[in-house]
Amino acid sequence: MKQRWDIFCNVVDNFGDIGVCWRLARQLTLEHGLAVRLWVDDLASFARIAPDADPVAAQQWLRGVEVCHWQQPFAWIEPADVVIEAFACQLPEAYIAAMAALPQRPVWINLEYLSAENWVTGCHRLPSPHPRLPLVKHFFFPGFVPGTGGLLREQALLPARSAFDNVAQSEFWQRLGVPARRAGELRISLFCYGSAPLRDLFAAWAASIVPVSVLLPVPQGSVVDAVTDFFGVEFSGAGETLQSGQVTVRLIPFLEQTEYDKLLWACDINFVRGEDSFVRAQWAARPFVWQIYPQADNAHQVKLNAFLDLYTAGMPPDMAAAVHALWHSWNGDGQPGNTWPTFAAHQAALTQHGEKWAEQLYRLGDLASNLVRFSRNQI
Ligand code: TRH
Repeated sequence: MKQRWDIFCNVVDNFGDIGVCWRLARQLTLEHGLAVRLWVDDLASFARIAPDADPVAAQQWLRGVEVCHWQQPFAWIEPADVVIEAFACQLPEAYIAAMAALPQRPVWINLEYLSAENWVTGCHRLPSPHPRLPLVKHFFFPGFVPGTGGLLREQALLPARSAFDNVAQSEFWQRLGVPARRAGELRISLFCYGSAPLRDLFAAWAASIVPVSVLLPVPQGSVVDAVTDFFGVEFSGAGETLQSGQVTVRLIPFLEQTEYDKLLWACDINFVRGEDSFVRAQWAARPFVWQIYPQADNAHQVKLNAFLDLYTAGMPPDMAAAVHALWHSWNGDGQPGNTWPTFAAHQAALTQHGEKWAEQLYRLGDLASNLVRFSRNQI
């Protein structure tokens, strides 16, 4: 019989929590032959990244995963063999009690947020006994270095990226209604929070002479407000184009998750945010700019610097400085219009670095396989 896994996902906001859980659920099902139930409390967010999902179904099957609406009160169900509590969401009390009552207690794992901070390797896989019940929860940290759980990466991801040649790329753009590339054009994907200093960067792009032009395919969503603010006109729907000087914005639909991966492969530079798109940009192996999820008291700055230090280690000093400068200005410290040109000047070398960085990450194994291995050792 297949081993059963339950993944609990509480959508705090945005798409990152469900984005990670949905990828993990699919991969455990497809590549590890597990029977996976994904409990998600916000089906509307789920349906944005998985458009074939029914946003009101209490239970549905998608890509071999049983997707269940996590509602209150939580009806009694038999717990699975392995239970993933994503991002420290609180499991239903009734479910915890049911786990404790089983003769063979499930493996209980808290899958943590991604961070490049040093303390992560010290906490990865640590046990945390329940204060009252005969249960032990383990912390499992994704990460960028040995001694962490690695990053989500499907077996087929890098082969698919390699097979995404010019023909596949043209077809992709055609499907999205985006014109073919023009000579000298820089194509940049843009996914960021409303707080990003977009106006400043847009002004720099609009006025730039090198490269000749910048084309931004922008998925419908929050960024659109900032874009229309810069251009001073409203977008009315996908397929529309706005232009100012050398910068053109093409509004595209919010993509299904695997299509979003292709967008990252098809662009020269990717602006990403949060956790999941940040990871996918690293597998895309192109220069990228990360807007970190903002936290109280600027706690996110520590995380940003921890990643920057890792990612830029081994780069020539001027290239590392260019990355630090643009990323910091994009995250609120400085003006990206000023830091962009130096970053863009390193595009070719940053692309090479991206390949090497992805190879380094590859050697960590992938998060889903590492989770499976860990859970087997606990049983
Ligand atoms: O949406 P996010 O800001 O999510 C954030 C982070 O995960 C953050 O750490 C967490 O604390 C917070 O949510 C609650 O960014 P992220 O992580 O990149 O997730 C976006 C998801 O949306 C990702 O799976 C890619 C997907 N996506 C699409 O599927 N299609 C699209 O067109 C776009 C732009 C994104």
